[in-house]
Order: sequence, then structure tokens, then C-alpha cells
Amino acid sequence: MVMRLRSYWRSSCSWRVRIALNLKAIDYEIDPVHLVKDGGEQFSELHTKLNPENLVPVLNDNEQAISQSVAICEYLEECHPTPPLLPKSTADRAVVRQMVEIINSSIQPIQNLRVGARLKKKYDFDERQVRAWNRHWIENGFDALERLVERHGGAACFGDEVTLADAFLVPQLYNAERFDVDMDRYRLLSAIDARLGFHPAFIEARPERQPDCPEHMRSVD
Ligand SMILES: N[C@@H](CCC(=O)N[C@@H](CS)C(=O)NCC(=O)O)C(=O)O
Repeated sequence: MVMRLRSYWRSSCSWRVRIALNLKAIDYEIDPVHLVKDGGEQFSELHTKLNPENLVPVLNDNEQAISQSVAICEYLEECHPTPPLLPKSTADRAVVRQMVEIINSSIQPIQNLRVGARLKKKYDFDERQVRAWNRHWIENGFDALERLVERHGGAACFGDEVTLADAFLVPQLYNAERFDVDMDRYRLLSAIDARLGFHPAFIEARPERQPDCPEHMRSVD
């Protein structure tokens, strides 16, 4: 049975998983979940049953629903080891996982949709303040990531081969641009992103290629 991914076109966490699936050439179908319309389809009865955290992505494989993009990517890595998205040695894997966690734990959760909504509702933030908040946390993580890439990177975040670190970087960089982060500060991250802009697995995973991307946003393709 073909894998199914519950995904939102502009969700960076869904996008990471789409990249991993594409890199591994796994056949999958998208089930779009609109995170904004009518208060958010992530709160529907069906979605809550599949992921009580009310977040995307959710991967459905063999009647099992898996959420959390890191758990999903590790699952894919174990079920479909070729091509590998983690390096061979334990020490090198730790570095890639460190890069992944800077994005997964230190940046994305603090600039997520629901955090911005809470800041507005409970703490009277306006849109400009939420954007400044998001920018701060992205820069905080990117400062560290740029230094790690300086030490360990090459054509990709770790060496020259694509790893999970790259699958996590590219969508986060899109968010950085949405929130007007000054990417001139992150020369190495920007160069990797530009290079991966030509990689078919990354191109196919882009928001504007998704079935639920609104028509007027496709033109940026
Ligand atoms: N740690 C989770 C985070 C998932 C997550 O935050 N998903 C966002 C989209 S990128 C979401 O569903 N947001 C909906 C909301 O905030 O209500 C993962 O890596 O999968």
C-alpha cells in the first residue's frame, strides 16, 4: 500500500518529510490538511485521531500513523536505508542530528503558527511583533548552524552528500525569508540552499509544487 502524507503546502515540517521521501524515491500521496481555513483542519476529528497533537505532518504507512518529522525521517531511514540520509560513523551521525535539532527543537517550535497566535491572543502582540519574535529565534539558531556548517560542511551541511540536515535547512530558510531574516549573515547556509534549489528531490517538495498550494502562490515557481 502506498504511503500517505498528511501535509500542508507551506508547513516546513511537512516539507522536510517530503524531501526525505523524494530523496529515497518512495512512492507517496499527499492528503492536504489546511492549517488556517475554518480554524484549522488539524483540529478535525479525523486528524485528532491520527495525531492528538493536532500538528502536521502525519505519515500513514501500513495503517500506522506516525507524527513528528524527526521520528518520521528516522522511520524512513530504517525502512528504506538507500540512499542513506545519515552518515556512516556514529560520531558523524551525531553532528548531523545536532544540526537537525537546532532547527527542529531550537527554532521551529518557537516560531510555529500556534505560538504566534497565542502571543497575539494572550499577550497583545501585533503582527509586526510576532514577525520580530520569529526572526529573533531563527537568527539565534542560524548563528549556531552557520558555525557548525563552517566546521563540518561542504557542498551540503555535512560534507558534500545530502543528509537530513539539508532536508531540515531548506524549509527553515524559506521561513527565514518570509520573516525577513537578513540572509547575508548566513553565507554558507544560503549557498547550500541555492545549490539544492537545482536538486529534483528538493524541487518537487517545494510548497508551490503541492496540490494544496493556492493558485496565486504557484507563480513564484
Ligand atoms: N515537532 C513537530 C512540529 C510539527 C509542527 O509544528 N507542525 C506545524 C506546521 S510546520 C503545524 O502543524 N502547525 C499547526 C499549528 O500550529 O496549529 C514536527 O517536527 O513534526
